[in-house]
Amino acid sequence: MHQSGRSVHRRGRAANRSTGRVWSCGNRVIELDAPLVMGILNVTPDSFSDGGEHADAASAVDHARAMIADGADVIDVGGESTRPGSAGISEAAELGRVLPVVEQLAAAADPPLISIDTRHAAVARACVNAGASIINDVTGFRDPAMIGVAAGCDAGLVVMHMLGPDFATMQDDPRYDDVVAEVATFLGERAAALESVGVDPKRIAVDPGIGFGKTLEHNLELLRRLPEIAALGYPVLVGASRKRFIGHILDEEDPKRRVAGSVGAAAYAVMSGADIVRVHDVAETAQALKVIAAIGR
Ligand code: HH2
Repeated sequence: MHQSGRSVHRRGRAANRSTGRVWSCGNRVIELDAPLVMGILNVTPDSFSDGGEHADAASAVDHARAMIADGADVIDVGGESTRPGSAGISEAAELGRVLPVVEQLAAAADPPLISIDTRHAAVARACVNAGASIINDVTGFRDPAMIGVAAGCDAGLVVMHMLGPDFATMQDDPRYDDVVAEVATFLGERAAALESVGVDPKRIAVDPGIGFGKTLEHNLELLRRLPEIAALGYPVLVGASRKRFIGHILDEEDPKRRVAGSVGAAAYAVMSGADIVRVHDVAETAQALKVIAAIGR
C-alpha cells in the first residue's frame, strides 16, 4: 500500500505549543495541537447539499484545490450519498467516481492529506493504494472486510456511529435511552475491534455521527456532551455542516443557506474538544477557528 518514510506534520499556527496528541495517518503523524479542517468533496449526483456540483473528476479536483487554498487540512472524497433514504450504489460505480479524483490529488507535487469516505472494503483498499491516508467509514467498521482493510494498511481511521445498518431507515423514529452513553459504547467497541486485529490506537479517530439516526434533540445532546465522547481517548471528528438539524433550528430549508449556523456548530464542537471538523464551507470555518485560537492563546 502507499507508504513511504513517516513524517511529523506540524501545522502552522500552534506548532510550538505541542500537546503531544497525534493522529497517525499513513506516512504522516498529525499533531493535534490545533483543530483540523476536513473539506468535503462529494463526487456524487445526489448529495444532500452539493449533489452534482463536482460530479466529474476535473471539477472535483479544482474544488479540492480551492478548499486547500481556503485552509483545508484534509480532503474527504466521497462517491456515495449517505443522506437519509439513500439507496446506495454499487462498489464499481463508487470506485469509478472516487478513484480518478484520489489519483489526481495524490499525484500533486505537494499532495494534501486525502480521506476516502466509504463503507465498502474494495473502495477503501483501492483508494489507500492510490494515495489516500485516511479511511472514513460512516458504518464504524462493522463489516469484517473493512476491518481486514484497516489491519492491512496504516491509514488513519474514522469510526463513526450510525443507528442501524442502512441509510434508508436510520431516520425512522430513532430512539435511545441515553444517546451519548450508547454512542460512546458503540464507538469504544468498534475501536476495540480494530485494536484487537493489531491496529495502532493512534490511527483511530471517533465520530458521534451527527444526523445518522438521530433526532434534533439527539444531535444537540451529542454536541452538548461531546467531552464524554472525547473521554474515550481518541481524536474526535464532528460533521455537522449544513445538516438538517441546523435547518430545523433556523427554519431554513436550503442547505446552502445554513453556512453561518454550520460555522456556529463547528466552533461549538471545537470549543468542546473536537479535533477535526468536517465541513463544506472551509474558508468560513477556518476563519472562525483562527479567531478562537487567537483568543485562546
Ligand atoms: N456526514 C456525511 C458523510 N460522511 N463522515 C463522517 N465521519 N461524519 C459525518 O458526519 C459525515 C460523514 C453526510 O454529509 P455529506 O457528505 O455532505 O452528504 P451526503 O452523504 O449526502 O453526500
